[in-house]
Amino acid sequence: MSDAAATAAAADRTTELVDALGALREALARVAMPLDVPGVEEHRTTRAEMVAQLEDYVLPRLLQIDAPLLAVVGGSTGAGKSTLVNSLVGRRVTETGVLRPTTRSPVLVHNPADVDWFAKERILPGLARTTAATGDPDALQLVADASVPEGLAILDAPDIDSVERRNRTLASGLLAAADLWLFVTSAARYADQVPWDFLRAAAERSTAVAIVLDRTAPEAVQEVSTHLARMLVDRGLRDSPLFAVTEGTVSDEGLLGPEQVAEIGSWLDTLAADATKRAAVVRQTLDGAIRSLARRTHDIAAAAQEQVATADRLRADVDRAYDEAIRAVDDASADGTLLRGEVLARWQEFVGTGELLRTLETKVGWLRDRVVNWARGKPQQAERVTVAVESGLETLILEHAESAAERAEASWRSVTAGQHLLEDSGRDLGRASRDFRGRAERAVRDWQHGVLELVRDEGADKRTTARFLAFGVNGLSLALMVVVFASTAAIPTGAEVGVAGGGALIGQKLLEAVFGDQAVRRLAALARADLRERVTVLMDAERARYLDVLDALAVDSGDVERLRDASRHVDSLRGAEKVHRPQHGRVTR
Ligand SMILES: Nc1nc2c(ncn2[C@@H]2O[C@H](COP(=O)(O)OP(=O)(O)OP(=O)(O)O)[C@@H](O)[C@H]2O)c(=O)[nH]1
Ligand SMILES: [Mg+2]
Repeated sequence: MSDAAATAAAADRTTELVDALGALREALARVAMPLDVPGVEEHRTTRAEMVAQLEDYVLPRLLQIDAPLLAVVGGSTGAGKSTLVNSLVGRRVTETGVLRPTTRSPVLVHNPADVDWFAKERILPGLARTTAATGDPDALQLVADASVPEGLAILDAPDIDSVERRNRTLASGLLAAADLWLFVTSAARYADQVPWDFLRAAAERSTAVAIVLDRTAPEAVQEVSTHLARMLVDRGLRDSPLFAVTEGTVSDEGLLGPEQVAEIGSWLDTLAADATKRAAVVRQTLDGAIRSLARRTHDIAAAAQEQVATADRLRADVDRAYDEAIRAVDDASADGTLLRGEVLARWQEFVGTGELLRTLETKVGWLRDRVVNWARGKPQQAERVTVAVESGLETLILEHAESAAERAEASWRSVTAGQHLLEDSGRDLGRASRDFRGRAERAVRDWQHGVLELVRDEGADKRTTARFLAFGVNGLSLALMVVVFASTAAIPTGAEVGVAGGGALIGQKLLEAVFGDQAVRRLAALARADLRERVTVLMDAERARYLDVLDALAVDSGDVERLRDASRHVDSLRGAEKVHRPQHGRVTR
């Protein structure tokens, strides 16, 4: 391959990788993790860090691989970071102090020739550029100084283990945007937990790191640096150079003597002067960051998967509660339950008890006349049956809507995620809706009306149409309701006829006398299905109050695959790139 062809191919690969990382950024940014499952807070933070690192560092670095190397000075508060930066530059460019923490706003020092690389929001686009000293954590102060070599910039960061949360997040974000960490610790702090958490992450991601053991008494330097070097080896940072800066007197300006930072300074100068070495450092950190992003995406995908599973579980809880309510109302409205109490009493008042039962075997024509006569003669009794049916059904439906709401709430309350959803909903989901009773009333009346229509239609082609329409529809539709209410109950015959069974039997016989037994079965099935349908609509509206809460979260199973695909794609391109990685990518002294 010619040089030109190789360059073109490399550019294509970069474009592809940039696109893949852009897709990864999209997938990470859009994944919804609203449910409070254990560990989610950590995953949300990780996701935010990953998106930030892609925007702050990985994408801009890939697009401008020749940009100056950015060395970020990080570490504990008071370790001497700002003092080190000032001493390297040779003048006070960043504030030092005795009050902890001192640095709150990052200061980036670059060679004047490199100003364009940093003045534009290429890296760290979230930080507003300024050239004045500022305490604003959302600003990045730029300082041009010729003592910093071209091709390398130094950034003084806030402390990583601050009591100030903003400092900590800013510091880790800045380190995530570094090509090279200048990690400052001190004789007093070098075995602290937080710095080592950072260093472990750096080792895992093969971030280029140089360690500065600062503020160490000259007589202790040998011993402490030996110990620290061993710790570095043990923790996977064997190749990181270690510099010692002894605790000396600082000048009135707050600077250390030039000789104290000479070693570190000349190492940085050498790095800046050697384009190959510099590129190797950049590639090492960049490749490590990309590899780690792809890997960590699988953790986020797993977290997204858990969100989906939890949302499914919460949905299933609600469905179970309301499906059960629909089933229970359907059962109770057909198994004779409703024929006890008021409905039965009013029905018997309407049809009369013993007399009719005794004459059930009488001629059909006679019965039909009786129906007509009842309806004509007892309009008030008919109305009372209607009212009793209405209130019996309403109570039944309301009871089950209440208990479904309670059951759904209880199962949500049993997990933290559900508990928080209930609290955040701002509604009392554990009770039926306030207007439920009204809606149930309407639904029952509509059903009764529907039954009336059913009977009217069925009677329309009967021989007795005129009389039937005039007098019989009301009584027969009540009979049909009674038959529905007993449609799954075994109707006893003969001697065992009970009170409720008897009531239903009368209704059935009356209807059969008018319409024939097949039609009665069909009408009862239709009326029952209609009631089930109306109850389902009512309960579904109640169920929706819960499901709306879940839907609003936009937990999407597509997120999981999107994340995995994006990660796999980045990995496959990374694999293709590997061949071009420098053999000795690690920083060596
Ligand atoms: N005597 C002496 N004092 C030092 C040395 N290095 C730093 N100091 C002092 O230690 C204090 C803290 O130093 P800074 O450079 O502000 O520390 P820092 O790491 O930037 O701290 P934060 O900005 O809070 O994260 C200041 O008062 C410095 O003057 C040193 O080598 N010798
Ligand atoms: Mg500082």
